[in-house]
Amino acid sequence: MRVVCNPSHAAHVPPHEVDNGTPTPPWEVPGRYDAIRAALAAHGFAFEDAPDLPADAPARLHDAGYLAHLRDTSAALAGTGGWVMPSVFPFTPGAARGEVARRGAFCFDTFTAITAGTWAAALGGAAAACRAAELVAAGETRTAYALTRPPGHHAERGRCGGYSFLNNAALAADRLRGGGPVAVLDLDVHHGNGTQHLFYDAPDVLTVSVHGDPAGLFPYFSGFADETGTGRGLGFNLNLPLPPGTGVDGYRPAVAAALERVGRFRPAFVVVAFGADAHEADPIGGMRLPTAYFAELGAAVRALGVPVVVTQEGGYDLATVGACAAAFLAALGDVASRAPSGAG
Ligand code: Q9C
Ligand code: ZN
Repeated sequence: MRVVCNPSHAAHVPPHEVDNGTPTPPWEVPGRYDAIRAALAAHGFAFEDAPDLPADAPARLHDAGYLAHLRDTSAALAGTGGWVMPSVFPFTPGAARGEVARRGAFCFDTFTAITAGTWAAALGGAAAACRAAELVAAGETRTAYALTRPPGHHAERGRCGGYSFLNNAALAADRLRGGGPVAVLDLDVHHGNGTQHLFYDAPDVLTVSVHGDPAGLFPYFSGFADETGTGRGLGFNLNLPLPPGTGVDGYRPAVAAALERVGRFRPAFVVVAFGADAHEADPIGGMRLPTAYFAELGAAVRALGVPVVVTQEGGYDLATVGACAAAFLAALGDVASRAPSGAG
C-alpha cells in the first residue's frame, strides 16, 4: 500500500456552510486529514507527498471555464480572509453574466465555499489521486491511497458541491482507463453524483455507489436506483441506495451486490471512493456501521483480486475517521513502509 498525501490540503479552510438557510460550522476541516494521517502512522503506514500535477490534467474531465473560476476566485481572495458561496442558481447557466449569478452557475449547493486556498488544495488532491493511479498503472504497487481533502466525488464537470471541487476519484479512473476497463466503487455514505455524471455515457468506466437514499440525504437530486447510464454507457451505472439508520446487516447484501457487479465487469483496475461517514458516530451520515466493519469492507474489495486506487472522500467524526480508514486500508493492502517491490 502506497499512501500519497496532498501537502496543500490545509490551505482550504471552509468558513461555514449554509444548511437549509442556516449558517452552521463546517464539517470538512483540516483536522480530518490530521486524524487519518495519525491513525495510519500508528498502523505503520508510510507517507509520500504528491508531486505537482501537470496544469492541464484536471481539464481532461473538468470544463476550462469552471477551472478558471476556481483558480481566479481563489486568487482574488488571497489575503482577504474572505470566501465565495452562491446564493442564486441560474437555471440557464450560460445566461449567468454577473459575478453573483456566476457563483451559482459553478456550484450546486450552499455547503461548498471557495476560499483563497481552495484552488491549491484541490489541485494537490487531484495530484495525489493521479499519482496514486500512476503508481498502480505502472505496476509499482497493487494498492495506493490518496490521503487528501477536500473530497472530490460530488464535483461535476463544471460545478463544485458537497465540499468537492475537483473529482479526484474520476481523475484517477481516467488516468487508469488506458490500461483497460475501470470500475469505480463509491462507499461514501453520500451518492457519488459527480463521478456518475462524468462517466454516465461511458461503457469503459463502470460506476457503482452504495449510499444513503437520496430521497432524504445529500445530494438529494441523484443516486436513485433507476439511474443506470445513458447511450453506450447504459447499464454501466449502478446505484444501491439504503435507508437511513442502515447497519451491517443492510450494508452486507448491498456491498455484495456492488462487488458482484464490479466482478462481472472484469475491470483491469478498481477505484474506491472511500468515505467513513457511514460510521455510527458520524455527525451527518445517519448510518450505523461500527469501525470493525470497515476492515470487512477492505477485505471484500481485496478479494476482487484487482489493483486498487483509493481516494479519501467523507468522514466527519474526528475521533473515528482515522480508525475507519486504517481498518479499511490495512485489510485492503499490506502495510508497506516504502516503494514495495511486490504486492502492496
Ligand atoms: N450540515 C462528502 O461527504 N450536507 N460530502 C451537509 C450538514 C452536505 C458531504 C449537511 C454533505 C456533503 C464528500
Ligand atoms: Zn460523504
